[in-house]
Amino acid sequence: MNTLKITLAIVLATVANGCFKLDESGTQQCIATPVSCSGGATLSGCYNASVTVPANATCNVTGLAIMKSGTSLVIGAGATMKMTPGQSPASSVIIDQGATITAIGTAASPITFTSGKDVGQRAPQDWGGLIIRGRATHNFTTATFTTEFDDGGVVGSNNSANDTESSGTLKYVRVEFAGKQATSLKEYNGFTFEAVGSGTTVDFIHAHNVGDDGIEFFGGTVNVKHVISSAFGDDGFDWTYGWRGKAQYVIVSMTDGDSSNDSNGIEADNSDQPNGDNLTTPDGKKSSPTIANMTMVSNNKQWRQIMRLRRGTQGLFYNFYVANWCDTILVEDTAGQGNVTTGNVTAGTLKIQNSLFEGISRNTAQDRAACTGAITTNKDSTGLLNGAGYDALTSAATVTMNAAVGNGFSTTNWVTASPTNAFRPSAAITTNAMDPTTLGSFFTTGTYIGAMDTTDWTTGGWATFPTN
Ligand SMILES: [Ca+2]
Ligand SMILES: [Ca+2]
Ligand SMILES: [Ca+2]
Ligand SMILES: [Ca+2]
Repeated sequence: MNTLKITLAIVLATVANGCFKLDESGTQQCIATPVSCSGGATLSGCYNASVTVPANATCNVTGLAIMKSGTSLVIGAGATMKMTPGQSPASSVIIDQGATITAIGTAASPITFTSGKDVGQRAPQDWGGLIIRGRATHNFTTATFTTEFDDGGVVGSNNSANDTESSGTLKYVRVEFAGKQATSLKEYNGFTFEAVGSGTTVDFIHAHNVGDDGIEFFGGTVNVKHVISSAFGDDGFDWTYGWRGKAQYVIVSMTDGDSSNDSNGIEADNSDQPNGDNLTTPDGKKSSPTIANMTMVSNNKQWRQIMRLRRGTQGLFYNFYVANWCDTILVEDTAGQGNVTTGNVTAGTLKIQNSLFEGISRNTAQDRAACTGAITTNKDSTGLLNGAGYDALTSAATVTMNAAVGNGFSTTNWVTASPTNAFRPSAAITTNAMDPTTLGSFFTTGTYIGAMDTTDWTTGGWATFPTN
């Protein structure tokens, strides 16, 4: 074959694939020289060399942009990643196993992944999401697995030595108008962490107006701090396949973005695989995050549960402020797999302590009747936790229930997240708070209920709540 014919063959393969350039053997032909993306240049396809987006630059992404193993994506403060709408697969940035992302913004100059549409035209599902993959362990039924994001990239390993792996740093990064739901089995999230290791730094991230979940974890050990998930279509904070990370200072704000009949502030699984309630990681662990200082608020409408804890998940939750929810907390076992999730409650491996619930309308989970009226009695004694045996989830000694939302909060401000300080109490809520530094070195000062005391870490410009 002469050179022209080889070139023609590659071009034909490119056209036939429609997404990736393929060589004659059918494997992806990735860009092999370093790229700097600015001034409205476009990333597309896969990269076997590093990609840089300079500070304050605008870089377009059309379809999938995949950083392959050994490469890095470095994005400077103030840069904007404009994600082309209407693509199939949906425009997304994927950091493969062995690649890293270094995206370090500041409060005044965040890094923004947003819709390529004009302001005023933007909507949830305009594009896919930011997907990061590592080699940390998980409890999937095979050592590695692929997820639904179109490209066949491999996730995880069965080697616990990889649990401390770093996939880079995200700091002051906002993802908005993402979350394309291509099919019922293919749902992009704002931030997706797939078997990402604890060496990764994630601090100050915001997912807003996302079609599916704001943030979803598939196994791994990544820890996250200063997180906002707002106006999501499905769940605010979602995990499965044995996520064992830690999280502190988290805001989940559910508003009218809901496009699902199973929207939850937290949706937590051990695994949905066969016998998933009982599956464990190679070192015997289940989904078992430790979370401190979380604020979970809603607009008190139907189909919104505070938490759906199911399929064998564990989890330790401290210093939670939970307010203005229609529905409550659901703890579910899977038929035929034993009473695993409820057993975790009994065993104390799934519990909510040192927390405050205010203005919860219903006392029975999945009560789909209209949510009207505030609570007037302590629901922990009348069924907040959906029946006998669940009371161990919340210790009456350290969890307070109030009928009405107090602490200077405005439920209207939660819906609009405006003015600023919508999530800041009028005074630090310290009654029943515990010291999260006792939970390990990841955790920092936070002997108060909720995601903040009177110092608002969402201000400075990095967290914004645009509607379109
Ligand atoms: Ca999802
Ligand atoms: Ca979900
Ligand atoms: Ca889920
Ligand atoms: Ca859900």
